[in-house]
Amino acid sequence: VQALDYNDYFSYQVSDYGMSREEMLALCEQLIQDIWPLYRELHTYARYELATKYEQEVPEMLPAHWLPNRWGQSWSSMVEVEGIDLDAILEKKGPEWLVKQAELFYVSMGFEPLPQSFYDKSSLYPLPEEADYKKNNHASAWHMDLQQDVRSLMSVTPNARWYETTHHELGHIYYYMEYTNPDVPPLLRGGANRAFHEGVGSQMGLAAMQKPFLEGLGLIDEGVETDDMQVLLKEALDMVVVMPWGSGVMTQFENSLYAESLPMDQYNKKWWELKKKYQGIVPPTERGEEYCDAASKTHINNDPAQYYDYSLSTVILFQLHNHIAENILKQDPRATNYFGSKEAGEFLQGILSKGATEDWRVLMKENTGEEISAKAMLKYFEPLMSYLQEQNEGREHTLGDKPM
Ligand code: X8Z
Ligand code: ZN
Repeated sequence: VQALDYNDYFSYQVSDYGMSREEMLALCEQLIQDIWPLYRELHTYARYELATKYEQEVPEMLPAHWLPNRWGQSWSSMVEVEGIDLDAILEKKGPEWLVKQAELFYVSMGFEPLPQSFYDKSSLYPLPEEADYKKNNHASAWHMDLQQDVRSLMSVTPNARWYETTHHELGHIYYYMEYTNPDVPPLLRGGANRAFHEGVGSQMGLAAMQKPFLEGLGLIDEGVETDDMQVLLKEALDMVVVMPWGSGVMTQFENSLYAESLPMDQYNKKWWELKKKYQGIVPPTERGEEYCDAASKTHINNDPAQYYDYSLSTVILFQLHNHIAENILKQDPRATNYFGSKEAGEFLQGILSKGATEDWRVLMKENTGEEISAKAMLKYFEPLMSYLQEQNEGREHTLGDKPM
């Protein structure tokens, strides 16, 4: 990339956004700062709740092995919401149902059915035990020829996590299908930026988890009593928790690696410094330089210098979701049902069908009237903040008022 006049690979990847490396780092820091008060409450809440669960003293920082995800990027399975046991219900449906259902959701909003070749050429389910080859189980979606050949690699297992992931991957697939049109030249068949590409399917995944949608689908009983605050908490443990991870740890590590020549004998030191600073997470035991824990994350070794895509996509998806809920569906953003809404479909298609032909900042402004910002996300989680403050009354916060 230096031959193309980029200083380093990180700057090259950031250029997809029409931004400099410094601008991207500043945006990432800003977004972390914006959600930090909420993250800090979640961190305190998790320390105390998990200490009770494991009958241990409350630690200053979260031990990585206490968390339900090995990178601490999603803590949502810490919380079970009574009345919504998706894992149990989905297990009975089987994996094929999850993919078909996600497709049906998009189709209900006016998107085309997936081409038969998608089903013929994708690899959607775990390999049978007797298979004589291995498969990468991290989900991905591919636009093979920048035309109609769209495929996905997944290992769909009938549970809540794959239910969300299936919607996520189909978001990529529908983006491919929408910008494959005569107004978008092949070179511009990409997302408005990569975060938009990551955001669409996650937005549909969020919508597909909300109670009115689940009721409409018959996955939970109509009118079943649920604790809405627990639902919100569960969502925040995923979508707020990803921010310091995505915009902090991953972004800072790869920036050091690619743009600041991080010495090879400091990889693990740097990694755990960042984990502590941004996530307030510490390793179970000393992790020396004989390990490279960063490389356990697929994006570090297989999708370099672009992980901020996911945290930015989370911010953007709340902007799009709140807009659809408030202005199109006239529903509470925390309890929507997009199913069958052609109007919401048209709104999304308007964004997707442009591909990368328009600057993403202009596209965002035109469609939501907003710049990229964490405001929509914070508004969504507003009720949770006061709930957490109550729960954490008398508890000690160990994170400062900004990442330290
Ligand atoms: O890598 C992914 C997608 C790839 S298309 C499945 N995600 C990030 C991750 O797993 O770390 C989605 C959420 C964040
Ligand atoms: Zn993705």
